[in-house]
Amino acid sequence: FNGDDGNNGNGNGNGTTASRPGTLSKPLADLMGSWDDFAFAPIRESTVSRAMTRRYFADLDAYAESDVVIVGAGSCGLSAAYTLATLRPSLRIAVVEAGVAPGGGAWLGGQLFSAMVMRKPADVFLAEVGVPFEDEGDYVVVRHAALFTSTVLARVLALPNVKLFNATAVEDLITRPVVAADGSTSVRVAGVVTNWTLVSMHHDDQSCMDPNTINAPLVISTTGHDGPFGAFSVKRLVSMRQVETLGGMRGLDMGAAEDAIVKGTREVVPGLIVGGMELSELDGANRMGPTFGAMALSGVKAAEEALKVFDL
Ligand code: AHZ
Repeated sequence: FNGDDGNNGNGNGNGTTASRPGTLSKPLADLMGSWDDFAFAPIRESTVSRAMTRRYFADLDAYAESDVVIVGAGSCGLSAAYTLATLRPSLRIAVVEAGVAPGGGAWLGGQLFSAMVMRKPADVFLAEVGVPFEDEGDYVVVRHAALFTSTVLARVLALPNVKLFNATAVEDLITRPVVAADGSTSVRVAGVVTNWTLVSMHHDDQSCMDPNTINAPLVISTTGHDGPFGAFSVKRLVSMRQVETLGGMRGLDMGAAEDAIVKGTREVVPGLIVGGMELSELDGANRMGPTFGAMALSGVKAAEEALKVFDL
């Protein structure tokens, strides 16, 4: 190591930015080699507990009334969160992710391979968030899908108007009746019903585990295609009689699938925008398999559709 100049070369000297290759920040470099006298600053256990719980419960309090809830933090949900929260810092955006680890299927490119393929013009999103890629002409390659997901995730988490509630499942939608001029009734989505995911997984063998709620005039659902959790909101639309039947995801056709998902990203019932592969279950669209451009740009389109709702 070589903490030579008191600055890490491209940052402000407080160790908060990356170092030049071959060097570390001076404070970290100074720490190395001085382990004999090493001791952490003191702490009491309750201080740690309060540091976590005070913040979490303040967030629960603040985000109980959100402007937008994004359900699912996969490649589409994270892209939507980044775009919407960046464009509208005034919007309070809750991202609810059932898994402990956000990112959905975007930690690998396909099967168990590392590289992630995106067809142009999705490279503009990579450039926007600062993910490096190799240009192969009509498509680009990120050398590890985890680089995409960790970068977008970091950008989202750094935004002051976004709170990620992970390990939390959306169990239902909050709805309100809408009566049209001709007397016919429909519903609008007005928020989400949540629970700890571990609780959601045990409704069959435990009783009295009622959920929590988040009110929001707009929900963006990006829960992926059908699976253990996926396609959550559109399946609920059927039981709520807002949609007759689901189209069901069709076989793989990369050429057709990606355009259809991006173009189809829209408000499907008042208050509910659906994007990413969840949309394939609603519209009966093809799957695209291991190419992720449509997920990034469906997220961008979902943000644009959300802005239309707020700009009405
Ligand atoms: O955990 C889920 C995942 O992280 C989360 N999720 C699902 N149901 C939820 C619920 N409450 C909260 N009820 C929930 N979170 O939603 C996330 C979905 O991420 P994903 O990667 O599965 O979906 P995506 O649409 O963002 O990306 C799809 C990626 C695919 S699938 C595919 C193919 O099969 O052909 N091709 C691509 C590119």
